[in-house]
Amino acid sequence: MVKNNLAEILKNRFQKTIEEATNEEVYLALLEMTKGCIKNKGTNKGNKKLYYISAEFLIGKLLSNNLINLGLYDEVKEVLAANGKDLTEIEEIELEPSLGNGGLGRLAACFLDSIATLGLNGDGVGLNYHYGLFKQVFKNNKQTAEKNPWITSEGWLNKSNIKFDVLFGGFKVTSTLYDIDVTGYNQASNKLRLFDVDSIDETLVEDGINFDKEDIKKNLTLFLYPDDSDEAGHLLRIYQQYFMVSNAAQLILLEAEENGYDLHKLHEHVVVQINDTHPSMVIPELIRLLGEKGIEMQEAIGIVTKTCAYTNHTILAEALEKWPIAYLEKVVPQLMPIIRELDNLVKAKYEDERVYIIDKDDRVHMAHMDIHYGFSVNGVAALHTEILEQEELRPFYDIYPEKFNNKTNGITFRRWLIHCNNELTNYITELIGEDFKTDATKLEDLAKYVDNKEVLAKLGEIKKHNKIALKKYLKDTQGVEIDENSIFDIQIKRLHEYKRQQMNVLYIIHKYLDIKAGNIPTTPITMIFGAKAAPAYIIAQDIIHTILCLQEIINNDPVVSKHLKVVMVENYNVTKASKLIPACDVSEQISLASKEASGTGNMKFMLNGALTLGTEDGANVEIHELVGDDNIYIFGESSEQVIEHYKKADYVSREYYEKENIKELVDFIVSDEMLKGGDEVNLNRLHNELIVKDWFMTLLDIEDYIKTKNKVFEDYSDRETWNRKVLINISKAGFFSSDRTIAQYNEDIWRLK
Ligand code: 26Q
Repeated sequence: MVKNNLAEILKNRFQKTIEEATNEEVYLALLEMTKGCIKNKGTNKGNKKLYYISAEFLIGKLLSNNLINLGLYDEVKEVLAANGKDLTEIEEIELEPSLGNGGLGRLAACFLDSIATLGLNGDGVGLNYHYGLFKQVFKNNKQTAEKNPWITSEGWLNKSNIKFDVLFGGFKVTSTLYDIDVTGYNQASNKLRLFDVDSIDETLVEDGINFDKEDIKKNLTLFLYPDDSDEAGHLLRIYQQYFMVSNAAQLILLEAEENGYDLHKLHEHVVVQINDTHPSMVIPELIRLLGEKGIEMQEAIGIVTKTCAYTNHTILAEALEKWPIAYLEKVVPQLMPIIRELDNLVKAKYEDERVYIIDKDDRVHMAHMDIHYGFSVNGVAALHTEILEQEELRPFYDIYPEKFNNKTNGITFRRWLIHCNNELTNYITELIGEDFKTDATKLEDLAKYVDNKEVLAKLGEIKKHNKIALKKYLKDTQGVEIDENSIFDIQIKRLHEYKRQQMNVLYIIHKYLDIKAGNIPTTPITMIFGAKAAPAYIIAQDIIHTILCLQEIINNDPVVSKHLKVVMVENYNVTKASKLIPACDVSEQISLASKEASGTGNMKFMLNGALTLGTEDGANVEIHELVGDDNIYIFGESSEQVIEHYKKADYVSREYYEKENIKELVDFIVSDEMLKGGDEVNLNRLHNELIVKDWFMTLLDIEDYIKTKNKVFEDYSDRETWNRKVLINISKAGFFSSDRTIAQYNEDIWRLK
């Protein structure tokens, strides 16, 4: 069927056979064919609908993903191969939309996949950023930012005829709704609905990612905001957020009315999931719009409270959004009377200032609004939810214990196993059958092979193949040469001090000096990083610079480079993640305990047979519980200890720095060797930061980290025991399927069917 279909499209459009067509032409034909198949399968329906509103959806390339979900992947691959074409090469033609910063955006994408796979009636709603998040380009060992266009004349993005007006203080814009089909695995589809502003002007962008921040009509959906603290951007961020939620709210009410629902009972037909506080203004906006439809304010507040649910993704205070009233007055004056009323109701009921929506400095706390005027508040891993309840959101938990719940994150196994690791998938299927593809817990059946030497050796072989594939990819794309017989140790995630890439840097320095001193590691080591840093996040830029300088020094050292290499992958994104993860031996999850809400990379690595080197943080805690002490490498102080340090303010990094073995590592950052090729300003600033500030306690855990990591590398020499651990990790990864997470959201929060 695929063959005829594809051949016919190519004949009609290009008058060519599959064999004659170029890769571009085959790609366009596959796009058309796939879209047709999606349409034929229909969309999910139901009496109640979920709107998952999120400022980010990091969906990645869609061709293979959709072919897998439609059950066409193998057939397409074969037909192409029979005609001299390679599906992996054709995939390269598709541009990756970078509509997310990191974990939160990728989670939303995994959720859409699972919502469709479970046959649930739910769409994603967000923004159609033309250039997404910036593209990272390294120049002179520094990160520079460029725009990242992804919209092409033909692609997955479809234009609808739905249009709305959105009113801001002093002016009005018109929006158009676009959508992207979201396929479920062997299921009907849903949609990701992305709003764009009609008056957008791409020519506003000058060099790099600079543009006129004040010209809202023209710039509104140009870029996704990098998670940063750049003041000038805040107003634009609020414009974007209101544009997103006003459109979303209008769409919700339009669809409710089209279905003939009684708006007084909106909550029986609609549930809104608020993904972090970025879409929080949907609450006052829905109240406002229900008011326009003739529903009196107090009743509207009640309806909306029963409709909206909030997910918290962070406990970092600086990331909890608090907008000055003055900003909101300027951007969305029509919401302020409603927000004030919501705050007045809270103030009339509770004396505790910590639960007010508007604080004494006239700032609006978005999360507080969500908690009072939503029916559910969830964290994203067991430890994270515990910390929210007992520490960060304690006063709210005391008022509304029944609203709080945990939903440990998950990942879609379609993308993060079946697509990215074809060989492992086939081998697992050979061992335990296909059932794990629809019920991930079936992976536990692998446990019966823990003592099977042949199986363990085969797992090692598959890993080797994936390492060779990555080696080739890095050679082709970045010109670096790595050794597939070395241990691949990978840290890929946004660059942030709490994630402690700088601690990994100190380990590299330790190893470099150690090798120079004649201590050769049993197995060579390849340290791989991938990370974008928000352009305004200065210390993060310094850390990237330090890694790039180390890469240059170490890889060019004729003695050391035989045993240690450093690779910083440029422009880390979903596509690169899917090549890196299957090739990994050691998964770095080394955040300061209590700071990483969950992490989801940790789950992807585990599923693909890497062992975790991590702190007792986020979902690492749950991985640890599942695999047991022998199959994970845990180090560092506990979240309780860390929280105590913050409370007592008793962590003084200089005291640790004074220890001779730590001082040596930190001081290497500003050594002659580093300064020769590096920028003195960046290196000095990071050096100083580690000694006098070190907010995320790098030096607290560095010794235990080095000790544990050295143990990991020693253990790697006994490959059979290592692969036994690998097998146990894979067999326990089923819990982290986003199908499980979504089933729980539906059971406890959404109640769609
Ligand atoms: C806020 C205000 C202004 C501009 C940007 C932002 C902003 C943007 C993005 C704030 C936060 C984010 C992203 C947060 C994020 O990705 N959090 C991660 O969410 C994952 C999914 O739950 C977790 O696994 C990670 O632990 C968490 O860090």
